Amino acid sequence: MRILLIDIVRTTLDVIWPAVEHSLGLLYLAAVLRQEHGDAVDITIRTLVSNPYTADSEQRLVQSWLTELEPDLVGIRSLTLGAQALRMVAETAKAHNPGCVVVAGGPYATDAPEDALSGPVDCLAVGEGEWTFAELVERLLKNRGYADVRGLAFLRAGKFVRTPARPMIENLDDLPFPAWDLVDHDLFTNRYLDFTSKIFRPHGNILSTRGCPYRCAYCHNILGKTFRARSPESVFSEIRHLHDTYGLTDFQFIDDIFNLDLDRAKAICDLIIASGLELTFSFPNGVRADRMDAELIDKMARAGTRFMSYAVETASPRLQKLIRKNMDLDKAFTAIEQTTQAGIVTRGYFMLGFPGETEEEVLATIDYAKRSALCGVTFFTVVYYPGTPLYHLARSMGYFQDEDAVLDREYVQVGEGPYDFSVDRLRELKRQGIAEFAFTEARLEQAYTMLPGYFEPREIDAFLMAYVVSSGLIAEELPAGPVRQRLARHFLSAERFSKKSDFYV
Ligand code: B12
Ligand code: SF4
Repeated sequence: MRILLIDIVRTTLDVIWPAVEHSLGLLYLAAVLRQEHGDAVDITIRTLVSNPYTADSEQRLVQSWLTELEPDLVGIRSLTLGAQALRMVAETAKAHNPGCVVVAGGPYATDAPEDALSGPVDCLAVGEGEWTFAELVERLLKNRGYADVRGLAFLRAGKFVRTPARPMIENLDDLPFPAWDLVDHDLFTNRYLDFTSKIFRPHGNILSTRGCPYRCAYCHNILGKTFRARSPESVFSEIRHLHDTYGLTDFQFIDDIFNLDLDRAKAICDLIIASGLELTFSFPNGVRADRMDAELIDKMARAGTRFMSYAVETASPRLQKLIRKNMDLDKAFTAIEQTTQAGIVTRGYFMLGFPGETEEEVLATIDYAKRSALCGVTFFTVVYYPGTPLYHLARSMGYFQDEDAVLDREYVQVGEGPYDFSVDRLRELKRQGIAEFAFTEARLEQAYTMLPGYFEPREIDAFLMAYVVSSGLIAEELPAGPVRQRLARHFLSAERFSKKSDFYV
């Protein structure tokens, strides 16, 4: 059976570099299919980078893949943002070959299975997909029906049917390694930003845990609330395999919560340190700041960690409670300090525009970022995604009665919301936060000292330019002095982008 797996990455943030990663989800599916069905399956993975400006050429591209590969089955991974592209891919596949089975999966299918079946999708997998997909393919190979395969959803005579949920995989070590040979490393290097904003180095993404027991109100529950972890040995042997087979030396952990089990996290670092391999690691998400301890930070640094994001989100204790993040802000502050002192580039994630958020609360968040030892910062604005408790809260406050309108905007753009001030004021506050955080002598000095340990010169330029563009300032608005002087070059090139579009990061 010829199987084409497509990862839809919908982005409008392509003014400088779009952020696109290889899909670990599809690589895991491919590995399990091969393990279970051997030569009976012939698998190809493609990434469809989708944005509102290139819809026609995207369809032609998908058409060309179908003509080239003539798949019997097309499997599509999509986030909620990719809903329209998912429909387009399904329609194109069915128009090309009505006998082709179209299967969906991933965050959108899991969050909103009924919506995802509104196009010509034959069925979809809800949640973790490896065994559901393997069993589905087995039925198709044997020309048998799949209505009793657990973990599926489909339409029968126009009515939505969901089969019983499939239990989560208990022992993640039982899974084969992702089918890394299907990744086109050249494609992902030089062309796309990775999750840490690096461009020019091939890297491997590692998932060492699945599931997260926390219950943040803005988060989508895709892989369950039960924390499951691979053994340190399994994680290290995958890293070793990627190093020995593909020469990879750069790795990103993309767990939801890498440091829930501190001993396990330290044991992974110990294995890496003991191996003597010269590797670098980044943690673009999934490290909870108030669960860090000094020993883990030290071990992570010694293992080769160069970059860590800490998602603090808000410095308002009231909002921490409301969004059920319940971050201990003081502990987080200390962890940021210790991590930066250990020589790791730290980036803080903050979100502005929570329900009932006041200007004072935004200013407190900006102030927290400014006082912290963070090397970089991103102020996101809250997007109220359907499928999250936060969305339901906003709806109960009278907002977002039309679902589609919510998804028209990206998470870095500023939009209406149930916060306590105007959209224009939110835009101003966000710009103020960026400018006050980034345009100081101390922060620039920190950037120029720390970033070269991890980023290349062109990447550092992009890092700084993102601040300049997002601040919406022109050079003359900064006081004359060393900061303005150091950033003059970035202001010049940023002007081009600012004129081109309303771009924020
Ligand atoms: C890495 C990552 C990114 C990377 C790469 C994106 C990519 N191509 O995956 C980057 C940085 C670009 C990114 C960006 C964003 N992301 Co992101 N990201 C992740 C993260 C941390 C890991 C993804 C991953 O590899 N997971 C591990 C694999 C094993 O899981 P999986 O992909 O879901 O696949 C499994 C199942 O879903 C299923 N499955 C998947 N596809 C298919 C297909 C078929 C046919 C079948 C049968 C089954 C199946 O089987 C797989 C194996 O079990 C997840 C969090 C998470 N825990 O997954 C968030 C997550 C996917 N991101 C999310 C969001 C919201 C975003 C953003 C929109 C930012 C934002 N906060 O608003 C942007 C925009 C992305 C874009 N432009 O498309 C949400 C998606 C929610 C949703 N309903 O859409 C998630 C789930 C985070 C969360 N918990 O809220 N992201
Ligand atoms: S800690 Fe991260 S993955 Fe866990 S619920 Fe909160 S946002 Fe989601």
